[in-house]
Amino acid sequence: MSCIFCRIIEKRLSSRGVYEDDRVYAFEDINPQAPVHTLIVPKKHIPTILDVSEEDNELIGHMFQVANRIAIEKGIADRGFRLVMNCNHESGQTVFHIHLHLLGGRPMHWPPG
Ligand code: DGP
Repeated sequence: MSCIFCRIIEKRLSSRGVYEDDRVYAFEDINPQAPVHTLIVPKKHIPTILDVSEEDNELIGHMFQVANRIAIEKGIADRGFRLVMNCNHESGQTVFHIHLHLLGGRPMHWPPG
C-alpha cells in the first residue's frame, strides 16, 4: 500500500483525526494554509477527480456533508470557508487520493494563487 492517505486511513501513519465514519476520514493538514485546514478523504482510493464515477455520487455528496459539519463545529460556517479539490499537477495536486481541503478562519482571496 504505497498511497500515503491510504496508510493514514489504515492508521499505519499518525494523523490528527477530526471525524471518521465508514466512508470518510477527516484529519488536520500537516502544512496548514489557514487557521482551519482539514482534509476530508474518502476511504475508497480514488486517484483524481477524473476517476470519480457515477457510483461515487453519494460518496462525493457525503464528503460535502462532512465538510459542512466540521465547518460548523470549528465555528467558521457563518464567517465563510473554502472547499478545494485539486486535480493533477498544474492544480497543485501532490497526493493522488482525492481529498477536499476545508480552509477557513481567515479572509480568502480570489483569484487563488
Ligand atoms: P494536494 O496538494 O491538493 O494534493 O494536497 C495534499 C495535502 O496533503 C497538502 O496540503 C499536505 C497534506 N499532506 C501531505 N502529506 C501529509 C501527511 O502525511 N499528513 C497530513 N496530515 N497531511 C499531509
